[in-house]
Amino acid sequence: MLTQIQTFAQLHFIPSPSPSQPPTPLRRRIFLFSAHRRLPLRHHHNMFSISSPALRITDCISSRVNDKIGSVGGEAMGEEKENASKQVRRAYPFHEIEPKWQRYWENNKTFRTPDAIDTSKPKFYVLDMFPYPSGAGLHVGHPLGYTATDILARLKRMQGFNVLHPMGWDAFGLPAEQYAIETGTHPKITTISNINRFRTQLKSLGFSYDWDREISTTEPEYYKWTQWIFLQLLKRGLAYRAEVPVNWCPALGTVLANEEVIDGVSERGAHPVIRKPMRQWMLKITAYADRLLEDLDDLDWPESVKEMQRNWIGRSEGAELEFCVVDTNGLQRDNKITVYTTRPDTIFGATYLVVAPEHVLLSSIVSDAQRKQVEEYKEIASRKSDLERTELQKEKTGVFTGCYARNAANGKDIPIWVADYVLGSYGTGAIMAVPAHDTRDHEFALKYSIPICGVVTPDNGNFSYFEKAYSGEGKMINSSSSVSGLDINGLSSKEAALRVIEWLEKTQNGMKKVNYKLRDWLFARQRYWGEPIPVIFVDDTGEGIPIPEVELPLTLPELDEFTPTVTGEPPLSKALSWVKTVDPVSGKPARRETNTMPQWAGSCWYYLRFMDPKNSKELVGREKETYWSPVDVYVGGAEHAVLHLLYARFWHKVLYDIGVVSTKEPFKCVINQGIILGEVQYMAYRDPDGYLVSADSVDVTIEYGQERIAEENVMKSGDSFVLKDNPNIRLITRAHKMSKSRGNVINPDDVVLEYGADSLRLYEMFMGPFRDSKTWSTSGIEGVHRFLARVWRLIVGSPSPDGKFKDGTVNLDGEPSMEQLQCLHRCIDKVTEEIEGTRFNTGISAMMEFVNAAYKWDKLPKSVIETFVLLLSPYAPHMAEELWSRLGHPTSLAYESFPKANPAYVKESTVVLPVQINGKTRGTIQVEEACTEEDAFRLASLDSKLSKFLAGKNIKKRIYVPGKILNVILDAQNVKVGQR
Ligand code: ANZ
Repeated sequence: MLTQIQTFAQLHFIPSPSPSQPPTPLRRRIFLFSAHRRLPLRHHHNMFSISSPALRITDCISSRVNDKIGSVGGEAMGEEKENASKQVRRAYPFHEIEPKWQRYWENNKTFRTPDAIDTSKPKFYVLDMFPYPSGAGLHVGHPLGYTATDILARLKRMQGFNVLHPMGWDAFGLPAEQYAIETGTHPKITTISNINRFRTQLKSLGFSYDWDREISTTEPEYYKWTQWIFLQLLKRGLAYRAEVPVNWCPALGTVLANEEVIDGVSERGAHPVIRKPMRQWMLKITAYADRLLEDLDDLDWPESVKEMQRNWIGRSEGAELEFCVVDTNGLQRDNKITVYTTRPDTIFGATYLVVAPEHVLLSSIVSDAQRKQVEEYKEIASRKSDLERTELQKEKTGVFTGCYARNAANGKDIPIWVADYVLGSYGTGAIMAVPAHDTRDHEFALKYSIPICGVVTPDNGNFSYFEKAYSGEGKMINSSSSVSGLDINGLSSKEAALRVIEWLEKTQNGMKKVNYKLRDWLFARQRYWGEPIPVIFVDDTGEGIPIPEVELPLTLPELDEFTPTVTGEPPLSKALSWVKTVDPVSGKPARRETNTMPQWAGSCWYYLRFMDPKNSKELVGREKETYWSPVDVYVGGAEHAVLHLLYARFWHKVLYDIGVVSTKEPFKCVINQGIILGEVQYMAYRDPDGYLVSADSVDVTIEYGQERIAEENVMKSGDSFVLKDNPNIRLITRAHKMSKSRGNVINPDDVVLEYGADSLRLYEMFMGPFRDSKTWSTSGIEGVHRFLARVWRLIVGSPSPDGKFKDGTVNLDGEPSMEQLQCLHRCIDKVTEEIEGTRFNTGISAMMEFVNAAYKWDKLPKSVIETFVLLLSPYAPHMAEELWSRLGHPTSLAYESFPKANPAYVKESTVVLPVQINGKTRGTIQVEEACTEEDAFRLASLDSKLSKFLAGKNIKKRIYVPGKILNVILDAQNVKVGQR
């Protein structure tokens, strides 16, 4: 294949175009060739030996940030660089310092938030979304959020706040159970070992968690309260059982939530999923829909998350209308079909009705002639997911039911169809179809030759309703009838809608109605590794009875066999002696509920338990809750925008209603960290002739191959990356989500081993804006590591020839100069502002600037250096503690006051200073307000205008008022010379 391409390229010499010819696609390629923007394959084939999957702009992030870091640390790779970076790695003893301070913090319980605290002090509750302790251990994505919250926690402690910064485990869930099924290892054992690994990893990163508050959702002392909350929901009618069609996955043996099903298969493992009616526990989140919606407005959350919640709740205002069913002979039947519409104004345009295939009335209204066809249609529809059914671009299908509905507004009988673009689970499961004004109805009406009747005309005139639907608002036409006496012609859509609702309510044909897309929450799993649901069923009546609260926790029985049964009967049903029980009131035999709670349960309220983790009497003590609530900053991934954050808000509101919590909302501020993608890859286009083509010249009509270029063959040119050998060839960059299958996963343990935890922390913060996605870069981490080494050498000094690090080589005496104070206080100001604004990357830049400046100073006064160490400490706590101790402090700096910037040194203090020569103003110079007389005079002598008056003159006297004026008096002799 290669030879063929080469031969083709060699044989086909393509001449350059004449400059006057406009570039056709072909000519553009020719031009490229002549401008050396394409390279024949033979020259470069050895450069492109690594091929890798393509990365698109959508999952790819600009490498700007890493360029920046790269310029701190980035020479070309290769042996030289390898050696250089190894030296850097040895440049300060992080491998000794880090474990030493981690031990110190642990032994001294430095970060413990005692129960008895001075509550007159302000509080700061900063929380991470607690992890699921997976078998894979920590991923570099975890420390991104955890470092950010740790920096905030450390800053706030030093600013005098009582800080709550806890960590725990969301440890029930499918992976441990799947693993148990495959290996026979009990999920408890897997979970404990995973938790231990996570804990060790987190400790190795120096996070300042209060480990005395650690909780796991799988501990009976914890899930006792999850079960207690369930009982409160049950008491208030917010938990109920219902026969609902569920997504049943036979392979996983469980019901899945809609969002766990993607294109008809399970998100985990891609197993087929079918719809099956099952009796399930449901939580009535819909009862809180309005409050969940309204209270969003005041939250300091990302707008995108709030919008996703609004859409998820999906409130719409409209009306329910009743239509009498009429048979083929025009005879009215007993049945009525209620439809939900957001456009009651279009009632005169309804030319047919649609019921969903699962509509309860369908089998009773269908005519005998149509029954077989309708049944077949229902069967096909039952195999489709809601998503598939409602996709706009899918061709609409349906079957006539053989009966009609009478439109009370005009007395007309319109056909009733069954079609799967109407969902059984939304509204009433039936619609009045208005093809002139709804796109889906329009498509359907055209396909099945159903009349289209326009009733709303756009304000700007005519509209052809047969070509497409007009879905906007406008003026009503064709909308009056003597049968009903309703006349809305000439009204605006809004006025018409109000009038129709009035009429519906007066004539009892319907009423105003608010609808939500939000469904009640399916709250049961047919799996073992979850919280048992504290309910029993009395054998003879089947009645469900909550177990008494004093019997909580209802612990999970030990089981050796976790495999789900094919019938859907949960594995817990195998724990026979556990299942068999008696009703404590009647003494009758009963069976325990064998479903368990879904994974989301434990994470709905864990933030409350952290406030009072050991309380055996209450979920959380009132006083503690009142002090710590709400969570001030909650950091986690954007993937939790709806489910977790909505469920937690729902439970919180219920707890508020029953007086357990004092705030309406659990999380004041939510921040989503961006994802970390794998290393940037550089890709070149190759055309079918085997030539490389510059990325800015690709021709859309040609299919190119893409090849990965090794980093050492790439260089930066302006904003782009180009081939080192031929800078005319521009490359594209891409980055993939880290995944095992792509082999681009970075293990934080390896990074800690090689560069230290402080470097990892600093790097993750320096990669780019906290909320943005960013790409991992090994040269980037070397860059920040070098910065830390520079800090170390600045304060401690270079290692002596024996490799030992000296102590206290910094000159610690003396008063700081004005320049030093200004530099320091600007750094304090910036670092504080940037941490508080969660712009951690620019906080680091400010520290880098400080260190660059400090390297130029002859003397480093202790006060300046100590202050800088405190500034550094939230980011690089191990190094900062070590430096602090070497600067002579016997205890941790964790509770030292965080430096405060003195505005006098911060403000830009340059002034325009008038310069007089012999009392006459001859010009101005720009100087620091605190500039010395000598410096001001030197600047004046260098100024092009003033120098004419001063060059070669004898100065008799200088009068200098800082910030106000410089007056230079020349010798009289000079003056004469000047006058001549
Ligand atoms: C008549 C009509 C005329 C409609 C018109 C729209 C435009 P939202 O805003 O999402 O609530 N609808 C109602 N129930 C449905 C169901 N179960 N499955 C599919 N579609 C359903 O949308 C409400 C609109 O979606 C309703 O208003 C109804 O169509 C349709 F010019 O009724 B409308």
